[in-house]
Amino acid sequence: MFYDTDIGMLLIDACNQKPTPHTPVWLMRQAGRYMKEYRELRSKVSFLELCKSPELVCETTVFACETIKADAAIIFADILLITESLGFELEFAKDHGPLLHNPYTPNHVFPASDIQHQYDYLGQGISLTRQALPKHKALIGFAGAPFTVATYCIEGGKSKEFAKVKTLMKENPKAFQALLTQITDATIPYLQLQIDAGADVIQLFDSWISILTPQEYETHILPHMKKIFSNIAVPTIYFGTKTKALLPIMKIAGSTVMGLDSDVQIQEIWPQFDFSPIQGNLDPLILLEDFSTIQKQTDLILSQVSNRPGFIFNLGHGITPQTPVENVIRLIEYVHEQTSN
Ligand code: 1CP
Repeated sequence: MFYDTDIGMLLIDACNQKPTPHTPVWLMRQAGRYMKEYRELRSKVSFLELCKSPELVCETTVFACETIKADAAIIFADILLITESLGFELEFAKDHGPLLHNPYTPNHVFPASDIQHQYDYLGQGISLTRQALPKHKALIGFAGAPFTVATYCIEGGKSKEFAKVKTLMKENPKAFQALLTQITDATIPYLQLQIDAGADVIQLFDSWISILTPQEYETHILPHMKKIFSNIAVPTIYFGTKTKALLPIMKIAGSTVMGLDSDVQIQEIWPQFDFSPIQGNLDPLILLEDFSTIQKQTDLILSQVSNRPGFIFNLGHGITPQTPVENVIRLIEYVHEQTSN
């Protein structure tokens, strides 16, 4: 398929519910460990060094997008980078995932930080990437949603049970709110910096939000999410996993697009959202299967969408490191073919 340079960005058009020549596709975690070129690069530089090198960020972001022929690129960064501006000592330890060496306590001192200056590397990475990408491919900037970022600050790293988070929320709601407010107030300029540098769309990742009930979400989280979305002028996507029960309340937060995980049936949820834009939701584990299974599951999603504008094809969560690149390339090609007008 060839594009006239006058044709807009497919992803933006889908966010605005305009018809597109085919359904736009990008995949969460599309640049990363499932690619051998990424693993080779990571054998030479640490994860944080990579995130803080504008040239390597640009190379990694553009290489992934071009290799799999996605319709959008997501800037190579991490949801936890923001914690450095809030006075947390962040490390990505080998085979350990993220560690925050001074987890949050009610006595935590939040430094006065200058987001613009501190994340200059991210702004530079975005502006290089925007220049390197073809005009019709959107560049997605992102941040973690405050609750998900707060889980790492409170637990000191990744968690399965989130016991400390739940205890703090119930026993010291004031300290819990103080942390969420600080994250929210840092996230807004952090996203603005990305937009100023050239990000066309913003995604908020709320990966661990499903540990809350809809009532807890409404009381503790919703005001922060509303504040973020009402402060962003470009289209926004709000994504969380296992969010079936939370989607109606998350929708009230006010993003342009709702991201759906694989547990949701599009035909059930979409009418409830009055067919406002959605993104999703192929189970990433399907990408480990043979291609006929991938096709079957993709057909199932596309049949529920029936070419209605306002749909962005994606996975229901990030690509797993075991995924064959070939399957990713064939999936995207298949979605393009099946949805071409
Ligand atoms: O090379 C490595 O070993 C580092 C692995 C890695 C990568 C490739 C981490 C550490 N972060 C990233 C990049 C990243 N993270 C991107 C950009 C790449 C792309 O999407 O193409 C994005 C969008 C993220 C977002 C992110 N980081 C999320 C939200 C998405 C999700 O999967 O739910 C979360 C929860 C994180 C935290 C994080 N960073 C890294 C790891 C291993 C984790 C998860 C830790 C945990 O399980 O709690």
